[in-house]
Amino acid sequence: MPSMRGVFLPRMDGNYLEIVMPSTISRRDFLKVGGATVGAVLIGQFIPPQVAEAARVNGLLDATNSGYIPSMCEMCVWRCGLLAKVDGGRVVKLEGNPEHPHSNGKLCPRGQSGLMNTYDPDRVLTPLIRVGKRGEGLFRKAAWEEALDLVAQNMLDIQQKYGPEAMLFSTTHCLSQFQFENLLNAYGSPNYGTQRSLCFNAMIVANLVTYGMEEPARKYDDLKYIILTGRNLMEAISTSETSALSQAIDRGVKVVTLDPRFTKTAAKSSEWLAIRPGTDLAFHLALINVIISERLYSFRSVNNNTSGFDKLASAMPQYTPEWAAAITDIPADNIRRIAREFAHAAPYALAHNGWRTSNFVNSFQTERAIAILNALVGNWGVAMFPASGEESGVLGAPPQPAYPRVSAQRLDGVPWKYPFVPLKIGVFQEMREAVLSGTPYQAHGWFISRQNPAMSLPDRGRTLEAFGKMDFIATIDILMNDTAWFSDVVLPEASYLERYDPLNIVGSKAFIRQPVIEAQGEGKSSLWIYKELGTRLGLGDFFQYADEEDYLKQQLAPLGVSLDQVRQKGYVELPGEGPDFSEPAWNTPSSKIELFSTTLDQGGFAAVPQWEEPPAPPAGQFYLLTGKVAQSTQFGTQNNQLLHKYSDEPRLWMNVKTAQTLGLADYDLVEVASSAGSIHIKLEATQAIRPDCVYLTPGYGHLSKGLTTAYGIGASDSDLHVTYTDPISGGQALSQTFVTVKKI
Ligand SMILES: Nc1nc2c(c(=O)[nH]1)N[C@H]1C(S)=C(S)[C@@H](COP(=O)(O)OP(=O)(O)OC[C@H]3O[C@@H](n4cnc5c(=O)[nH]c(N)nc54)[C@H](O)[C@@H]3O)O[C@H]1N2
Ligand SMILES: Nc1nc2c(c(=O)[nH]1)N[C@H]1C(S)=C(S)[C@@H](COP(=O)(O)OP(=O)(O)OC[C@H]3O[C@@H](n4cnc5c(=O)[nH]c(N)nc54)[C@H](O)[C@@H]3O)O[C@H]1N2
Ligand code: SF4
Ligand SMILES: [Mo]
Repeated sequence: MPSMRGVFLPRMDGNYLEIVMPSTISRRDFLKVGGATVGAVLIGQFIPPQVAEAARVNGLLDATNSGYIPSMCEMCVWRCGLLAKVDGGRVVKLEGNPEHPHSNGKLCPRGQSGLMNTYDPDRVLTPLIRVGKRGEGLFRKAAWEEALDLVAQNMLDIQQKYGPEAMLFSTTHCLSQFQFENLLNAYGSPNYGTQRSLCFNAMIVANLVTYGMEEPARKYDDLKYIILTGRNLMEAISTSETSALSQAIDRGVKVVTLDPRFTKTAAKSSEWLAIRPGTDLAFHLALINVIISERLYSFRSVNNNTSGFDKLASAMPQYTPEWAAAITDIPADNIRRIAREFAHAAPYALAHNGWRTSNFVNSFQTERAIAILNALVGNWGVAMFPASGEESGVLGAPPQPAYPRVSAQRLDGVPWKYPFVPLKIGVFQEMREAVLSGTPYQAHGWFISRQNPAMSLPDRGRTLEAFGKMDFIATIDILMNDTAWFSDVVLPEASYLERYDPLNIVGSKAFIRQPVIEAQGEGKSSLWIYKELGTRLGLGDFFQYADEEDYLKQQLAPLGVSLDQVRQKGYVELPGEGPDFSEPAWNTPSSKIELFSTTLDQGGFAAVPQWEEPPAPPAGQFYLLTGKVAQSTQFGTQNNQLLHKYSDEPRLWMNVKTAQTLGLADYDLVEVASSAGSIHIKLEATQAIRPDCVYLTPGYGHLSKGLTTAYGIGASDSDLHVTYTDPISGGQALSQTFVTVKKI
């Protein structure tokens, strides 16, 4: 990059990189879930000796260090089990672990490309300290001692000058999250930002008030009927659930998909309903109307499992299919037929609660309606089950003192403005807004790990403005992500193939992530980084583990299993019976599934779902939709050279007829503008989207020039997204931004 004089772009010397990519392999083969061999990627420093020894004992590795080592994928938050295939001590391929319930022997295309996460030539391999202006990209290499001292000194200064609440902490779901939270709680800040309000707050909070649990587990084995409300399982992949849906489709299950776009899931469905964005609530209210008025619900389930049926029933008569048809653009006959088919298929029927459900300010009530629909048809124990808790008391933990009492209010309004949002989940976009407004007080520092708020929060301009208000920003990442680019210190984590993390409980087993190669450069695990930082902050008592292996040993202590045994096998069976499916315990005030929510009633919110008209685009504007694609994860994998090779430059989808009306053609360069900002992008005229919507693949338009593969490609929808928060769940309404499109 000759134009970037003095910019430090961390690069590996390429010593270990040799990609053998057969030219005959097609994109189609490559993207097959768990199918094709990507071509051998021959790389790898040597396997850490203890890990190799454990694998040899179990017969996983032979004397020449060839064979398989079990660990876990981190290319997305689903965390499939993997088997790293090693040849002569080097990793050559990643495969799915048949013993892990999230992978069942398969990895998705991103998981298979995980080697390039480790061998990305842009990896940050030493701590970096900013030397130029923020956002200029000028950094110098630093030793860990210096970088950690600097982070700790700034955190102590902020604590002393403004109180610990002036320091923000934010991270996205990861295996070391407990220790991240440990650091923030020990330091004494209430201000915690997670990705969740940008993702699934509507669903989680609705399930909490209805079922008393965050998300029930689902089973596809016996299903006959599935309604997917904006759940794009064929592209927004969770390997095991995506496979389960594929198999159910092979068996002949009926799938009805509601999505304003013709997604790959819509293509595999029996029926695609191109619903008007933001009106899924009306559709589900009408299903409930038909099921109640035609007495198609399960009397047994309603009597035994639910409370508030009469109050629900008396509120539903107005929501007829004819009423909903005018709102949703789905004909009344179809709605009535789907309600009947769904109820007749019950209990082998599932209304899927979705994942990224924060689309509109009414998404919370949509999720309530979906939860109620399932309860009415009585699919509990057939399609839905109690989730097996991640936080189980069966594992040990290092001892630690009590946390200091925190008296400061949280900046994000939890719980004083958002009483139903769990503290661990929060309302991230509102935390940023409070940084900008300086109320109830001004934040001064931000500690970020495994997260890229510069891309993931709506209205990127405002996020950069919030960075500008900070005295100090530190980021832990494996790459120079866009947030790191604006940070004062960047701390390099060892990649997921190079480190240990705390054990991860899935079902009745606790799985291990272990290094399958030695860490390159100076990369360190989060466990190590938090302990070192904690010690420098005078919080050493909260981090009573000598190193990562000691941490794992303390976790395993109550189980009487050695770390070597877990290293060999990849997991340890946990004691206990597992969840009891027959007698679910509804953790709600009535100990039942609450059709009428007493919690919402007491909070002054609609206690049975009622129609809330969401905003709609004025004439000449379009709904801006976002949504995942199979070959990338969020904002972090566009630099992966294996995945990037198979991605087309994203264009703005617009319906062909709309494009014609506006005088636009395929590949025209257009300006897309919202009240938050504008971008330039090429057009993709397609029939696969409603005429009143446009769609852009997220994850492009990076700001960091340290991402040399991804930089300069496409544009970011985060430049356009307007910040709107659902008043109940705190979810960011990601489909509620309206844009104009014109030719440049
Ligand atoms: N390949 C891949 N897989 C992933 C991820 C990834 O980044 N890449 N990320 C993981 C994560 S964190 C998540 S949260 C999940 C997300 O999983 P999903 O929620 O299934 O995926 P999304 O693509 O975010 O959104 C789904 C669809 O919602 C549609 N939509 C938008 N507004 C509306 C509306 O008002 N009504 C209806 N009915 N539909 C609407 C969009 O067109 C989009 O197709 O995927 C997970 N899996
Ligand atoms: N426009 C738009 N905005 C969205 C969405 C959308 O579809 N469109 N989706 C929303 C959803 S569903 C979600 S979940 C959020 C996600 O929002 P974020 O969590 O902010 O986004 P990610 O890209 O997942 O950020 C992960 C970061 O972790 C880094 N990383 C990867 N592996 C490691 C590792 O081993 N260690 C460390 N320390 N770092 C690592 C990556 O380089 C990346 O920078 O975004 C939300 N925002
Ligand atoms: S779904 Fe794909 S990327 Fe996510 S953990 Fe599984 S294999 Fe890895
Ligand atoms: Mo998400």
